[in-house]
Amino acid sequence: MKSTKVSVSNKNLREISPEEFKERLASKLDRHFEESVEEASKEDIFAALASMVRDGYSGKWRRTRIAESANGHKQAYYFSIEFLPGTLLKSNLLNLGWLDTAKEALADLGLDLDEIAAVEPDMALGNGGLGRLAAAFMDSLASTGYAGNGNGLRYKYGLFKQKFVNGYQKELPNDWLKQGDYWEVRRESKSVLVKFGGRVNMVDDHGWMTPQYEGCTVVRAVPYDVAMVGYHNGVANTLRLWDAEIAPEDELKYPSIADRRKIEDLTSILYPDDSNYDGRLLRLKQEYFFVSAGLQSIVNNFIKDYGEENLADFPKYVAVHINDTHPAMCVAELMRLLVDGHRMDWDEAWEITKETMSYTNHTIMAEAMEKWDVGMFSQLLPRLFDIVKEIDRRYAAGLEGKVSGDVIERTRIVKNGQIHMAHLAIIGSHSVNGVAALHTQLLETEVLSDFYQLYPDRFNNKTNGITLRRWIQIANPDLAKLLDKTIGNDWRFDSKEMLKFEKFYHDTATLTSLQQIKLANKQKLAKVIKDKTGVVVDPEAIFDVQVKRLHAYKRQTLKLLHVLKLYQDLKAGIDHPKRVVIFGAIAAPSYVFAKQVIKVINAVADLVNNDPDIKGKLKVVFLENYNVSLAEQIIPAADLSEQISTTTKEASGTSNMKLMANGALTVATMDGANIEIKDAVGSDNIFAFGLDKDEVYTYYANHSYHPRDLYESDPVLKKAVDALIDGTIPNCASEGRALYDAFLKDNEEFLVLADFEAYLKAQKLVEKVWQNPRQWAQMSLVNIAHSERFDADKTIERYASEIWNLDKVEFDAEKA
Ligand code: CR6
Repeated sequence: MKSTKVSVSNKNLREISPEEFKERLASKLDRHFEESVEEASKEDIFAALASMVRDGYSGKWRRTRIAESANGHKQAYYFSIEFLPGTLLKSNLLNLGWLDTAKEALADLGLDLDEIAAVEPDMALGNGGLGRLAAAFMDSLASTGYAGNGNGLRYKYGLFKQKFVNGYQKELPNDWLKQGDYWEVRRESKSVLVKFGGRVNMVDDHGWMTPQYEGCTVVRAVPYDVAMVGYHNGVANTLRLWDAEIAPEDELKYPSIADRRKIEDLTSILYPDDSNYDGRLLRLKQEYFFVSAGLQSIVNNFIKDYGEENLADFPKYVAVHINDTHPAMCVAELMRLLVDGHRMDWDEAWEITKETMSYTNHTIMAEAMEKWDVGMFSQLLPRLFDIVKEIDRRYAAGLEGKVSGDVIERTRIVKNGQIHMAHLAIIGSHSVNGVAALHTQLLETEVLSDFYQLYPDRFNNKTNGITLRRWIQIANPDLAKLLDKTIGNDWRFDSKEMLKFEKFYHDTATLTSLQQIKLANKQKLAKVIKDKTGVVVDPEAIFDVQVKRLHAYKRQTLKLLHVLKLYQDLKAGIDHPKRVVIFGAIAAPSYVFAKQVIKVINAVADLVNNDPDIKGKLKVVFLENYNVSLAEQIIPAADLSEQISTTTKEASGTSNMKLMANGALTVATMDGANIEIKDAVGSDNIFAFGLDKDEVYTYYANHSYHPRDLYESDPVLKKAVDALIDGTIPNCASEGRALYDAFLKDNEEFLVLADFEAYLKAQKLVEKVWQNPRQWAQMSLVNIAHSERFDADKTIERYASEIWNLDKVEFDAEKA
């Protein structure tokens, strides 16, 4: 294996001239739409730009593929049921070195790149942080020059579109492929077949027990590849998304459209509702489908490049990453391919599998660690079930006499009629990582402590990261320019350089520029808010932002109680600085409590925004359909970042990192990556509050949390909570009651009321610092400078060297 570093071609950010850009655009429009720039619609210009971009990277894409296999590079495959890239036009332009030129060339033609880019639908093949992280890693793998590819599902309908009707969340289908996707390439010839159901008989074939499948359903998996373009380095990797089709030999079996649907629906929707049996079954099918298709294609490629006789070397050339438990079946499927397909001895196959696989855990919430009923699993995947049972049997037998029976029982894969997917992933991998220091520590000491005792060397931490390119260079171009002006543009290639920004801590001109940039971003967002909701907000107010999925542990409820308290104060003549509280959050369709929270927040927004007594001092805005594109508008305009989960519950969080990079100050519990943000910026540059991990666990261990006592003894708290049921908030009696009951339930898991007082104190401090704009700007500057610590490129460097053992692609960037 070679290990030559990709050299960054140069620090010139423009790899094409505006004249050439305009010429290419005109010729694309002429060729594809027979029209001139003046005649073209935004959609047509977008299509022409996308086509230019594809021309721009197609050579790089081909050359990367050739370089990777010809030079014997190890390749990593990131298996994830979610990828949330958002839109790709601007990020591809940026990474190709065309973004500034594109803006300028289009402006010359009287066009605005932002308006044209807005035509692109978000590729929303994920729900939240997990999917966004997977997309960030794709960008970073290419940008750092590693051979790393994604493997997932091509959902025809992405994450639903959230609409509010009467304040309630309604879900509408998100038909993102309606206009056809501009980036994907269908690779018919790489299709493979995936089998479900039926029966398996093991027959003796020349001394080898071989499965014979009978009566199963065969689904054809067709890959759609999307190029993941590296930043200024000539590399383009592949995100491979699988679609389900009828197998050619089965055409006659499914003559009607309805019959075909049964097969094709496998990849119709993201995360089918798993509150019922059919939803769960479909999800299990989806998981096996992309696992099996992905691994088959990897094994086929390996054999093509290195020969079947070299399968023993598989882990030298291939790393497979299991992103959360959804692809945990990779362990059993690779065993199936090696043992059944290539007649490899079980023990040898097992060593290869373990060396190939690695697993990231993204949560300590038990309900999110998947378990499948044996009945469902064995019916859908009979051969895989045999293999899982055998892995489990050998695991238990191998520990017999070495550790206590209790430990074996607790850690088994198959028990009590269920298959524990996290256990399968851990037992079958050489590496298990959490996504922030505290989270990894909790995995080791609490959630997976038995496994940590058994395999201490497997455990490691990889704190999450974000694509700074997208969140600063694309979403906040004026901030990017200020960084260029102060510290030079090296930070665009090596984020460590951003630390130099701290030297401008006392520089009045820089602080003023920072304030102006933030204000301009807030003015823009104010316009978006007005257009979307009709609510008028003052850009001079504190923009207080909580954007993340809606979940009890994330405690949008605590923010809500704070809003109620502010409202009550203002009504009583107690003054506060002007504040706009901005929420963005999607609730899972079957998550009743989360939907009740949405309704109550919307009702409170109606109340507060329309109460003349408040005189516009407080506004509450819940923006519909939070997604990557909306995040790009909200985050650069945020003053305050709300990271207020119950300590221990948020594995890492990543909106905390994006907001920090855009200069928002964080109000935070010491949970997930918030702790590392505090380490990076110092305790003077963050508003930390709330119960710590030990206090939380003490409550849990002693069952000693009695919120009613707090409620009875703290009149301020009582008043805010009572507002939920005393008629203060119109039109949400039952939802208000549901929240009230939840808060007061003995030993309520999320400890909302327990943190209320500390949260108010932290917010008081926020108000105090806000009165001192220079200090606020200084704190903001420190946050921006230290966001380099959360650059996903660095996270990927650590995955690559410490888990996957990758080297960089040898590549002549100049010729790309
Ligand atoms: N919800 C964690 O909860 C973390 C991301 C990415 C989550 C969040 O704290 O930042 O993963 N977990 O690691 C899961 O999705 C299971 C998330 O997005």
